Order: sequence, then structure tokens, then C-alpha cells
Amino acid sequence: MTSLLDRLIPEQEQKDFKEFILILFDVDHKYLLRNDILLKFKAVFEDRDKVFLTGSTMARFLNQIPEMFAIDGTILILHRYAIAKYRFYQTNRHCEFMEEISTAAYLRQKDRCVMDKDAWRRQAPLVIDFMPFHDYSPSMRDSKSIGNGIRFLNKHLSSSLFQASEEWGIKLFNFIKLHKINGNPLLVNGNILSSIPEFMEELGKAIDWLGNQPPETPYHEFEGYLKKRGFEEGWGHNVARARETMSLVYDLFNEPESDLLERFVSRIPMISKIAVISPHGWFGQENVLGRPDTGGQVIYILDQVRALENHMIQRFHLAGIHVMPKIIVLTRLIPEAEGTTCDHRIEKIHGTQNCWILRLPFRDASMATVRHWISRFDIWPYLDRFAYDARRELVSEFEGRPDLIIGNYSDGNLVASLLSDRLDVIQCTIAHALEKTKYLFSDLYWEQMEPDYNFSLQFTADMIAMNKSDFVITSTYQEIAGTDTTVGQYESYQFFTLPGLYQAVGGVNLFNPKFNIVPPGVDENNYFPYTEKDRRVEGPKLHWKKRLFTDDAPDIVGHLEDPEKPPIFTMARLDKIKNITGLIEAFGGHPKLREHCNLILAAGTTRVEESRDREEKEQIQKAHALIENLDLGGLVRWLPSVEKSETGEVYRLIADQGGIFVQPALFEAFGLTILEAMLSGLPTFGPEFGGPSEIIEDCRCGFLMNTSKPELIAEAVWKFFETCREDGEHWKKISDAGIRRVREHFTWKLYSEKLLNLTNLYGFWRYSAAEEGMVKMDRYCDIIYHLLLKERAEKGLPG
Ligand code: UDP
Ligand code: LCN
Repeated sequence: MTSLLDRLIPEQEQKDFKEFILILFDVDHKYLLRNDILLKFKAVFEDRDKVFLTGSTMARFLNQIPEMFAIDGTILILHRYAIAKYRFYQTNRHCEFMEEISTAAYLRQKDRCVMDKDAWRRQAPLVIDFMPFHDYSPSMRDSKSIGNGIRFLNKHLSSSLFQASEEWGIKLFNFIKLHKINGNPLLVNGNILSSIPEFMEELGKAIDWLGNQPPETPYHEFEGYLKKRGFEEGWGHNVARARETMSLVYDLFNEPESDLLERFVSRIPMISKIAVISPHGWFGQENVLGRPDTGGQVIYILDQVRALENHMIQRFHLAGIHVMPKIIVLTRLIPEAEGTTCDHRIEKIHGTQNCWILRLPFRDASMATVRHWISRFDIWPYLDRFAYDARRELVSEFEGRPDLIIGNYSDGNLVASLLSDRLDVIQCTIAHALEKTKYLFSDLYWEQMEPDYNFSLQFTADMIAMNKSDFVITSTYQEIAGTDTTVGQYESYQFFTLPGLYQAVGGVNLFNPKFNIVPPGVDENNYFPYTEKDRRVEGPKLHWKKRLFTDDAPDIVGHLEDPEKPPIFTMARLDKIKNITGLIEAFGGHPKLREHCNLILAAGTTRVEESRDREEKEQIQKAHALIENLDLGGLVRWLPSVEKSETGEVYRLIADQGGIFVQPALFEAFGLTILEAMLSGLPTFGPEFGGPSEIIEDCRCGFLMNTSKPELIAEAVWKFFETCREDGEHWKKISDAGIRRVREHFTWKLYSEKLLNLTNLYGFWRYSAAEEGMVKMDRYCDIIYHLLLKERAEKGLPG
């Protein structure tokens, strides 16, 4: 029988492999990441040809190893043999054997990297495994299908309808009968049409009858005919639409096909009330950005809500229903609101008809309102009470239950899970940015990081929400499952260990069809190409031109010697991960860039005394020090964060001047600024790490950079300016391609249509098949929530 080693590495390469492992693990205890391993591989075999270095089985194998470590002479290897698929091996320094071990055994060894030996021996870990609870659901096999769960589920549901037509027909019929809007029945009156044969017979007659009416006849003119035969409103606003919807159902019952099911289910006007949850707060419409805790998430939600409302209104209109949808964004009320509206209980969302921000306070142990702002890392003790209060308030504001609950970020998703459980409402999860992959070793060294970040609570909350929610939407594929060479954000929850606390051997199931990629868009009223001169307003344009390039102001640092030079512009929160200081270093250390360009930054605040955030304070100090030490006087201008409504004109002014937008983050989950800059017509540079790699097609509509070192950023940017000097059209080509890319792929219209379709289909799935299986999952989540999360979190509750 061939050994495992023979299967992994061919005999002729084994000598090199064994030698390499011995060199790699020159000491008994060592932990290495993929990059360390590959760098060492190149160094050890530097005299070998390219075929060996890139094409050998050994090279390909090493490329698939996210981590490898030695513990007391035992070598543990993590093999990611395909996207989201892993095996675990154990060997020794001489590779005298190689064996496959279980996830739990691997994680147990990993614990030894950080735990005291005696403690490790004494304590058998708590093992968390959600995988058995996914049995109720069909499972995808191919990693390529990940992120398109709806397609898979659709096929599964239609083939169930086809194979077990009687059972599934009843389910579908009952689902259709179930729907009510504001207490009024929709589509079918169950008292008149109580069985499928009756329903089909009447449906056939109605289709024929409608076929003889003028197609544009409005609903109220044939409402009476339909009602008498047992059909309620919701089929269509006119004859043509009603007949089309009825024919869809008729065909679906006769010959179920995935396409028909999706088309019909997505037409059911079942969603009119949506609760959007984003608790950690500082959530408002003016003067709330620039805080370390609020950025894209706030923008995303406000734009999302507007788009969803629009789309729901349109859907109701097409269905012939006169109902005004309502959306409530639930967040935290903060009495110390510093002049913002964060202390108002309720606030209408601009540009909507019936969308609101509802704020409820956090309470301490003595039930007193917590008055000050609290970082997202420290809010865990307050969430259980918040969810409890929210339930009552939401039911009262909606005059009933919402039809959908959307959670945002780890805290919002946890509260959404609690609410969805208590109200029995379908739940959608949106992560925005999972912190686990952002902070290196945040799981392994969780205990050291706990005082600042409380990651043990956050990761546990994430797992509960991921497993409990009916569907998850992400902005990119990599957010779920990474790339060939990087681990995805959700993927990193498949198995991990928090040494001394627990091991998750099955933290999330990426092959459950709940994951769907639905990228956000941009507000096209605020962001449009710099060339659309008629739409630009003169006042703000002049004001920002002066502020960006020339006029001194107390809150602006730096004066440009030559304001005509093309600006390199960036705008972001002043978090470490955004790497604004890396861009200053890149610019300052590159003589050509200093000579030919200016650097303009809009980030955080320029005064350290104005910041209340530890990380931000550090970044402000670092930025000042770099500007001074790199002697950047005359070349750099640093402005505090820009009010959202002004940012569109800011991008356009940079474009007028032949500038570019550089987003230098070390990792970016998605990156709304990248979309905004591209749509404004700015050639845009983003990090190759994270979501931007799915927005920017490198060198075609923008550029991807390795942002791990300032010099790599500088090189990428300078290469562009050099090409522009050779090719007078280059800047414009990239600019035009960027605009096209956003318009074709990233719009809120596409987003809202997809999100509502998902809600309907996963609603049907929940109702028809998943419910029983989900109950088991819910109860497992309950145990983890109460015994592991709530109890630990509430130890930190003051008052
Ligand atoms: N933003 C802003 N003013 C600033 C900095 C950022 O209005 O000074 C906005 C920016 O236009 C974008 C959002 O904040 O819409 C940032 O979202 P992104 O996804 O880029 O990053 P996040 O802050 O969510 O990590
Ligand atoms: C949070 C982030 O960090 C960004 O990358 C996203 O664009 C934003 O949320 C919106 O999803």
C-alpha cells in the first residue's frame, strides 16, 4: 500500500522534502505561516530551476500549506488541498512517517504552542461542532458553487417538487395560502380553495378568462371576478401581470423547474416590514463618520435601506397591492451624543418614505442607561438586555412582527439571532468585516488580546449567528472562501482553537447553501463621474478646491508648494489596518513620487487630543512623526475626515487635477471608497488582500497592490504615472474602465432585487423543509449562547 508521504510527494522529490523539513524546523518548537514557509523554500533551493521552484509537486504542496508547526519534535501540517477543504498531517523532523490526524487532534496539538504544559495535560478541551446540525440541509460539494447558494437550493427544491410532487405540492400550496399582509390574505383564500385540485382547476379557468381581457385592465376592475373564485390580491396590478403570475404557478405545479420556482417565489409580495440591526451605534446621517467604529457599515445600511424601500414599493405596485413598506434600523441610543442625533429615539431616514432609525439605550446591571459611547469591542455585556428591549419596541413600532431581520457586523448579527429566535422571523446575516482574519493570531493568542478586543466573545457570537441565520450575504467570494492561496473570512471559522477555552472543530459549514454573494452599490446621486459637469454644484466645488489644495485652516496639516501637481489621494478611517501611515511612508520614501506628485489625505482627525480611541491616537502620532521625519513639508496635505455628503465632489476635484485614489489598507473586507472613487472617474489602487481583488480587475479598471510594504505601494503607483507619461491616454482609459465596472456590477438596484428574492426563497425553504432541522440547531446555539457567551460577557457588566 502506498504511504501517505508517497501520495503527497513523489519518491524522486522526497529527499529534498525531508531535507527541507529538517532545515525548516531547526528547533523543537516553531510555528510558521505560509509566507514564512515559501520564503524559506525559495532561499533553501535558490540554485534550482524555475520548474522545480514553481512546478514541482513539493512546491505545489507547500503552496497549499497555510500553517505548519513543530511541538516537541512533532511536526503538524495543515493541508488546504482545495478551497475550504483541509487535511491534517503529523510527522517528525526526519519525516520518518506521515499520518493523517483528525481536526480535534490537530487543534489539540496547536493548543500546546501557547499553553502551559501542565495546564494542557490536565484540561481536556470543550469541543464545539455545529456540523451534525446541518444534516437537515442539502450540502454542496464543489468549492466553486460556494456563494451561489440560491441556485443550488432552487435546484434542490424543484427536484424535490418533481420527485415527491404530492408532498411538495402540498407544501408549496400551503406556503401560498399562508401569506397575509397587514392581516389581509394574499393570493389564495383558503376557505374557498382548500385543496390543490380545486386550486388548479380555478387557476386554469382564471388564466383562460384573463386571456380574453385587455392586458392593461387595472386590478380593481377584475378584482371581483378573482375574489369570487378564491383568489386574493397579489397576482398582479393588471391583467397581463396577473395572468403571467398565475401561469407561472400553473406550470410550476405541472412541471416543476428551478427557473419557474425561483421566478414565482420571488414574485410573492411577502416582505413589507424589515428590521435592520446595527447596535454598536454612533449611527446617524450627519457628523457620525470618521469614528473608528463607524464607517462603511453605516453608509452601506443607509443606502441599502433606501434601495430596499424603492424596490419593495415597486414590487407591491406590480403585484397590485397598496401597502407602504416600513424599514427600521435598530441601533443604540447614546445620551452623550456630542451634537449628533445619536441621542434621539427615532429619526426618519432622508430620501425615504417610511424608513426610520430607532435608538434604544444600553443598560448596566442596575438597569441604568449607559451614557457614553462604547467601542465595538466592549459592547458584549449589554447585548442580551438590548435584544430583550428591542423585541418589545420593534413589535410595537411595526404593529406586529417584522417579516425579515437583517443583522450587521458581529454584534448586530447576534442580536438578530436572538430576535429571530424569539419572534420566529427569517434572519439574514451580513458580516461587513469579520475581525478574526484581520488580526493575526487573534484565535491562538486570544487570551493576551482579550483585555483590548474580547475576541473570545466576538468569535463565539459570530459562530452562533452564522449557524442560526437562514441566509448569509457577503460582498465577495473571498469573504466566504478566500482564494487559492488565502483563507476566507468565513472559512477561518471552519475550525479553530481558543486555547484553554474551546476548540471549534466544525464552526461553520461553507457548503451549506445559505451563503450568497450580493455586492453593494454606490449612491449614484452623490458619486458620479467628474466629467458630468452639469451635475456639479459650484459652491461646494470652490470650497473644496481651496480646502484640498490651497487654503490654510486650523484643522489642516501641511501646505502644498505646487498645488498643480497630480494628487495621490486617500480617504479612510484612521485605523491601523487602513494603513494611511504606510502610504505616507511609501510616498515619502520614493524620490520620483515626491518630485512629481502631491499626497492628500483625508482621515480621522489631525489633532491627537480630539481622539478618544487608542488605535487612532497611535496612528495620528505616527502620521505627524512621519511627515516631520520624512521632511514632507510642501508635499503633503492632511485633512480631517470629510462629511459624507461632501465626499463625491472631493473625489471629482482630485480627478479634475489628474489625480488617483490609493486605498493602502493592509486588508480590506470590501472597500466602499474603492467603488466611490472608481465611479467618480479616479484611477484607483486597492490592496490585493481582501475584497478589492473582486472589485478591481488588475491593470484594466484599476490596480491591485501588495500593501504589506510601503515600497511596494510606491512602486505600483509610480509605475502608473510612468506609463501615463509614455501614453497620454492611459489615465483616461483606466478612469473610463473603472466607471464602467461599477455601473455594470455594483449597483443598489441589483442588490435589492437579489436580497428580496433570497428572502422569499429562503423563507419558503425555512417553511417547507428546514424548520425541523433548524430547531435542533437553534437549541444547540442556545446552549452555547447561554453557557459560554452570555455568562462570560455579563461578567463585564458594570453598575
Ligand atoms: N467616509 C467619509 N468620510 C471620510 C472617510 C470615509 O464619508 O472622511 C465614507 C466613505 O465615503 C465610505 C465609508 O465612509 O462610504 C467607508 O467605507 P469603507 O467600506 O471604505 O471602509 P470601512 O470604514 O467600512 O472599513
Ligand atoms: C466594513 C468594512 O471594513 C468595509 O470593507 C466594507 O466595505 C464595509 O464594512 C461595508 O460592508
